[in-house]
Amino acid sequence: MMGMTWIFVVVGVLASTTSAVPYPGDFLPTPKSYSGYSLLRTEPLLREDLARSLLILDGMRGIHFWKYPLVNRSSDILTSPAQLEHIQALLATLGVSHDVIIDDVKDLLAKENDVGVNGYSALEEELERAVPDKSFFQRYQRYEAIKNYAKTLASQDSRVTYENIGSSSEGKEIGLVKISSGGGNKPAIWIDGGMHAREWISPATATYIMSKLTNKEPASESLLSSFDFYIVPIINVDGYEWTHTGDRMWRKTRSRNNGRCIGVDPNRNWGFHWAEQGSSTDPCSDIYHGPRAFSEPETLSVARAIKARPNIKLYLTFHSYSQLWLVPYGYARNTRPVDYNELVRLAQVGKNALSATYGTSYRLGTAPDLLYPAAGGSDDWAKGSAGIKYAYCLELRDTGRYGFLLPSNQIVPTGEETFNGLAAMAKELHRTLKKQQTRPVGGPYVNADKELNSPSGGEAEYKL
Ligand code: 0X9
Ligand code: ZN
Repeated sequence: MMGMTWIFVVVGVLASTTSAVPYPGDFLPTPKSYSGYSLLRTEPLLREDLARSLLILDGMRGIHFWKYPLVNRSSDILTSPAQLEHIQALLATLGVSHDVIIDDVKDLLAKENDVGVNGYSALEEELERAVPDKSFFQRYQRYEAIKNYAKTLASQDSRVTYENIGSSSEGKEIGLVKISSGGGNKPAIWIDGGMHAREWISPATATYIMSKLTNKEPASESLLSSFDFYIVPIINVDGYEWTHTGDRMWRKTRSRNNGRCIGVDPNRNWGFHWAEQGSSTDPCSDIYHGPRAFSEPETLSVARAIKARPNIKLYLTFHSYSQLWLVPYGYARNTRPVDYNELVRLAQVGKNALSATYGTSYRLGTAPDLLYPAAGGSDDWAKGSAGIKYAYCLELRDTGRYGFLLPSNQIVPTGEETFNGLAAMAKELHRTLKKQQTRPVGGPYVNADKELNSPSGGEAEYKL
């Protein structure tokens, strides 16, 4: 009983500092400094009620969950110096031990994008020689630079086209790059990045893949002979810029929610099982699903662009961090698609090739099994609503040493290994598609395809 009282006292103190007021960071003259913020890692939370008690901290000022509290796993909590004591008291009351894994994130922030500090190792230098645009991938680039990179590629290579597929809430253009060596109606692979603003390695990797696909080497030429590629390097363009100018830890879009807290989690905003588990009705939460499915111009534009291209056979979306190869569905537990094993088999090929590059290990499975159930994600929508058979979400490097603040000298190796995973998977998919073309009607895949083409859970409700 005493324990419970304690929890209420501690939570009461924390609650008095929630951010349920207009978000002041919108007017910051300089970026939020994060000086003195530390990253705590709890021990695995062994009971549901422990996870629930910690979840009360969600959306409070000075607190950012890098890993949401869930039963049977540890939670990473970034905390301001002002909240540190309160959180530690709460953890003590709950009987949950923790380590301070990053003392002051300001130090990492200063280093993550500093080419001088992130001097390349021999391996990275070696790698960099293979990349035509050397210095571009030495650091995390801003939105304009990535957009210009894509436009320049399009102006220099006749196989590349750049298209503006829509405007963000703040009026920034969302760019789609198509890479096609021509020669008829090929199957296509869709890749997107930058759904979550602070996951900088994601747009960097998507852009790196653009570079690799156009480098005219045999590996990329062979890929382009089998597939067209569509790449949106940054979906959440406003949020991404905000992480460079205002708040490095921003996750959501920058839409105005009727004057209350800013932003919607774009990966809770897609129209497949929208607003179900693992998303929030609270505009101040980092996992706010928005007022309706596709309320965000960013998710709506990308969904429309995908739907307009029925030849897409593989959908890949890049997030970070944790090194996971996620297979649908993510919206709830035990909701595997009928062809789940086929999806796993193809992913395994990609994962093996990725890991063979530098030994980076990935875990493969559904989001509810490896992370948590979360509805409204783009991967689920791609499979369940757009009918793209092979849809995956990749949580890129690392597993938590740097988390979102992955030093920029890891862009090139992350790009290399991810490209290798993609290339191996594309090759295998090409073989599979060829086999299907020659299979007689009534073969074993007919039912699975039927299932795919009559998706349940939302398509009718959320017409694009
Ligand atoms: O929570 C997410 O949106 C993704 N993880 S992240 O740490 N990058 O935020 C995982 C999404 C997995 N897919 C679905 N739940 N549909
Ligand atoms: Zn993400």
